[in-house]
Amino acid sequence: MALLTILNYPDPRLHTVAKPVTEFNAELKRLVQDMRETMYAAPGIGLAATQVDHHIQLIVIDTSKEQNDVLVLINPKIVNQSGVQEYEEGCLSVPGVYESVTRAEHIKVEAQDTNGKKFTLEAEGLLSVCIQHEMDHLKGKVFVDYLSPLKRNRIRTKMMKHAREITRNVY
Ligand code: K1U
Ligand code: ZN
Repeated sequence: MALLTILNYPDPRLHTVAKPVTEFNAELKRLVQDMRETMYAAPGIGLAATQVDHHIQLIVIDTSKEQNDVLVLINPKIVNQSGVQEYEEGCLSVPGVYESVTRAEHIKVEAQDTNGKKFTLEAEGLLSVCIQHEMDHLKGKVFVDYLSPLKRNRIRTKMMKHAREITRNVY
């Protein structure tokens, strides 16, 4: 298994729209395992393929306390939603930034597993927030896109400054 590099905002590749998965083969299963390891190592509670520069509709999530209950969603679609909730979100592609985002409270999702088998899932609370956040990544949307242009530009400047500092320390 391998740890994958997570793209950092404002990398333009984070705005790529992911394509549906059509082949449920060994290569896909390896990517799922690598994403799972990368999410646990970060550490995070979710990871979208977009964030590791693979532009296919694949996400891994684990909101369990023990971090031993991974949920894999391939080609996910929200088929029903209700209510609203506000949650202070983080993102592995925007390290150190936490901001409140308003999303649906309850969602019903249709997805496929690594063998291509279809299933339905109902979620609320943190799991619902996390699924919506990861599905946004697949659409090329980062959670800071919900913030005001002023806040977003401040975050962009901070992230670019941080990236420059890292580069300067490496060379
Ligand atoms: O998509 C991502 O970048 C992962 C992100 C998922 C997420 C968190 C909170 C609200 C919505 C979506 C993260 O995992 S950020 C890190 C984080 O929240 C966390 C890390 C360690 C332990 C517990 C939480
Ligand atoms: Zn994220």
